[in-house]
Parts: sequence; C-alpha cells; structure tokens
Amino acid sequence: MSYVDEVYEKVVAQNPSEKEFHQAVKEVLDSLRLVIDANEDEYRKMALLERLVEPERVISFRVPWVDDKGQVQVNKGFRVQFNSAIGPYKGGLRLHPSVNQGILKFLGFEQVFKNSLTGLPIGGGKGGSNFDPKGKSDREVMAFCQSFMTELFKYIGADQDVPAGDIGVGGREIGYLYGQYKRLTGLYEGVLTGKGLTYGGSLARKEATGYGLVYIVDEMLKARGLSLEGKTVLVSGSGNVAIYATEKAQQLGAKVVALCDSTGYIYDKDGIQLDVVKDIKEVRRARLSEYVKAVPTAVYTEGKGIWSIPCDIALPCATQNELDLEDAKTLKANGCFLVAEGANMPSTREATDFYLENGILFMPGKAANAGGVATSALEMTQNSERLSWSFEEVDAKLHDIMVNIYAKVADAAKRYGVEGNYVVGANIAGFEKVVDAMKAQGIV
Ligand code: NDP
Ligand code: 2IT
Repeated sequence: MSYVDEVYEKVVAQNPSEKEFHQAVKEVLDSLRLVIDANEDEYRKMALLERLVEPERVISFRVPWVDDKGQVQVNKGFRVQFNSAIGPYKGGLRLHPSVNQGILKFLGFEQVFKNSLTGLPIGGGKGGSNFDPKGKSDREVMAFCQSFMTELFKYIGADQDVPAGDIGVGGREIGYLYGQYKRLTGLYEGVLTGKGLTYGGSLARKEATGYGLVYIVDEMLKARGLSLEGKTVLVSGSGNVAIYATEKAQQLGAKVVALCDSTGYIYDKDGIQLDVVKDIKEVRRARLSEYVKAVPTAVYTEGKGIWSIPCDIALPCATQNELDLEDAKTLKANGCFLVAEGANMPSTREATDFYLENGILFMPGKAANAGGVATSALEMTQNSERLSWSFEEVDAKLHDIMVNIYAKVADAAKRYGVEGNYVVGANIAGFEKVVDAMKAQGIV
C-alpha cells in the first residue's frame, strides 16, 4: 500500500467518528500524492505525514456559566494547536452547537496549509465551543466568554497562540474574551485578532475574508480575460464573510442576487441591498427573512435551495458541506462557471470532484478565504510595532497577498502537471513551506 493510503487508513482507525477531519485529510493527502510518491522512502522514514496529521496538542475543558434565569449551564471548550512549524498557532474560535473535536481538527488542519499560503509567519490552530450564541442576551454571551477565557488564557499568548473569530464569534465576543484575558494576565498584548478599533484592532480585518475572496476570484477571471462586471453571483450565508464578499463583488460590478442563513434564503432579482442586510445581521442580530419586510420585491424561501438559482459565480460562505453533488450539478446546468469558497470546506468531496471534472473553475477555501487570517497577521504586526495602519494600507496589502496566493497556487498546479487544478495547487503550495520548516526543526 502506498504511504499516503497507509497514513489515511491510520487516521480513520485512530480517530473514528471524526468524519469532517477524515474528509479534510483525504483531500490534502490525495493532492500530495504527486509530491509524496516521488520521495516516499524519505517521508516514511521521517514519519512526516503521521506528524502532519496529528495535532501538536488538543486542549479540552469545561465551560460553566450562569444563564439569565440563574441556571448553571455547562459547555465543552476546545483549542486545537495543530502545527507551529512556521509560526505561533493562529486560527479562529467557533461558537456553534455543532462544534466537536472532529470539526475543530478539520478546521485546524486546513488552517495549517491556509496560513502557509498567506506567506506570513503563522502556524495553524482552531478552537471553540458547542455554546449556541443564538437567542442569548449580551450578559449571557459575556458570562460564557469570560468562563471560556478563564481556562483558555493558560495556553495562549501573543507569541504562542493567537485566536480570532469564526462562526458565532465577531467583535462582541472578541471584546469580552480580550477583556477577560487582560484581567487574568495583566497583559495588554495582541493575543486575539479581530479586536475593536479602539483597543488594538486593525482596520479592514472585518472586511478582509470577504474582500480577499473576491480579490482572488478577480484574479481567476483576469487570467482568462474576464471580469466581475455584470456577473450574477450567489453568496451563501449572511454573516461576516458573506456580507463583505457581497460588498466587494458589488463594488466590482457584479450583481449578487441571493444570500441565506440556516433557516432559508432570499432572492432579490434587482441585487441585494446590503445596508438592509447589515442592519438585520450586524445591528439587530435578526433572521434574514426580515429582508423582505424592507424589500417587498424580494422573495424569501424557507429551507435549503439557494444553489438552484441561476448564476455565473457561486460563493459558498456559510459552513462545511453546505454544497453537495446535486447542488454542483444544478449550478452547472444553470450556467455557473466559477465556484470559490469563502467558508471552510463548504463543498463536499463529490461536489469538488464534479467541478474539476466538468470544467467549473474552482478555488478551495484554504486559498480563497485566506485573506481573513492574513489580515489577522497584519493586525499582529501592527500590535507588535504599536502602530495602526490606514484602511487603504491594510487593504492594499490584503490585495497583494491574494494576488500572490493565486500565483502560488496556479504555479504549483502547473509545476505538477495539473494546470488549473487549484485544489492540488493549494495543497502542494501550502505543504511545501510547512514541510521544509518541519524538516529543518528536526523530530519535534
Ligand atoms: P458568521 O457566524 O458571521 O456567519 C455564519 C453564516 O453561516 C450565518 O449566516 C449562518 O446562519 C450560516 N450558517 C452557519 N452554520 C450553518 C449551518 N450549519 N447551516 C446553514 N447555515 C449556517 O460566520 P463567518 O461569516 O465568520 O464564517 C462563515 C464561514 O467562513 C465559516 O465556514 C468559517 O469557518 C469561514 N471563515 C471565516 C473567516 C472569518 O474571518 N470570519 C475566515 C475564513 C473562513 P445562521 O445565522 O442561521 O446560523
Ligand atoms: O478560518 C479562518 O481562517 C478564520 N476563521 C480566521 C482566523 C484568524 O485567525 O483570523
């Protein structure tokens, strides 16, 4: 059996029930075959893949807090410190009832390659809790965040592990987490990113993931003599990534006609009015269905179904495995020619294979959504030098980073004889730097 297959079998056997982790590992290992098979003996002897797929550390803890009725609640808390070969662990915290160790391991594993692709010195990590922020009061969210940080602070630090936001974690949560870290340690340091602008945050971090996604789409189009001008776009989700992907796509002349949340989707044939969405999601924390009250010409439909709307470009920006083979076939049948992932692993493996086999241009999440973490690293830099850069400066750097990621990914695909296959390109390009650093640092 090949080394790659052997390691994958071990991952499944040793981590039963972590199906999202299996999926992420399989995709990466399948891409790396081209590199590994050529150096199989060397890599096997060093157990390089075994070290790559095993987190350096998984911290798991109890998070007790008191709700508004005086009832004690208990959640699970985690931090997966996956790989620190090229820098301190870096990656978001997710608060969602679905969170478990397998999901955080898949996210931490993806983060290792994504962070490498940014070209910045950041290792990979991820954390979170099965706490559900929906319907909780501000006080309850604060109580949870303070309890979560009371355990987590022991394991993080500006040069050690720097968490940030992800699903369910935005500016409000980062604020409460930061306040508690500072209170416990007495340190005013860049231990979290996505901070508010009055206490060390970076301009353009909020916009960065969505903007970066559209910058890389723009590169994919430009390389083929095309542009976003006049293109019809679907964006799933209606959170941080979806909102700012929509904003940038609109700025570049595209028409975004749909968004969704976990309850249903809106279709606005005239183009989404983003100020209405921002008010619903960022200010009122309400459901997307409210949109049709402000824009009666739009249509709200309960349930899944956003991918059935005809489009040129699809940007899945909600969550893992939200787009399956049937959805991919529907997109293709309706004329969609480009998919780029704002979310982490939103396409199932079958959908990904379908894009590649049917000529749909496809940019996987670890390249396409890397603008968020890249700008987090720029926030860390600003914190270290105790300066703040202008919006234009950060945005220009973000744009450069996305242009470079596109070039790196396209180049790696070409070098390995699979031009245009950005899945293989992203995995190999991300892997090369991490492995070089791991080899240099010996058996650790
Ligand atoms: P938010 O919490 O701001 O928004 C998440 C959106 O996705 C909401 O509209 C939410 O709907 C929807 N969603 C979440 N879970 C599900 C689900 N199980 N089924 C259907 N819809 C769901 O998160 P972000 O925008 O920050 O994150 C979105 C994706 O982007 C995630 O995959 C995240 O890992 C990834 N990402 C985020 C980055 C960042 O900087 N924030 C950086 C790179 C990637 P509802 O409100 O109904 O739950
Ligand atoms: O998935 C991701 O890259 C993020 N949630 C952002 C991580 C970060 O550290 O900014």
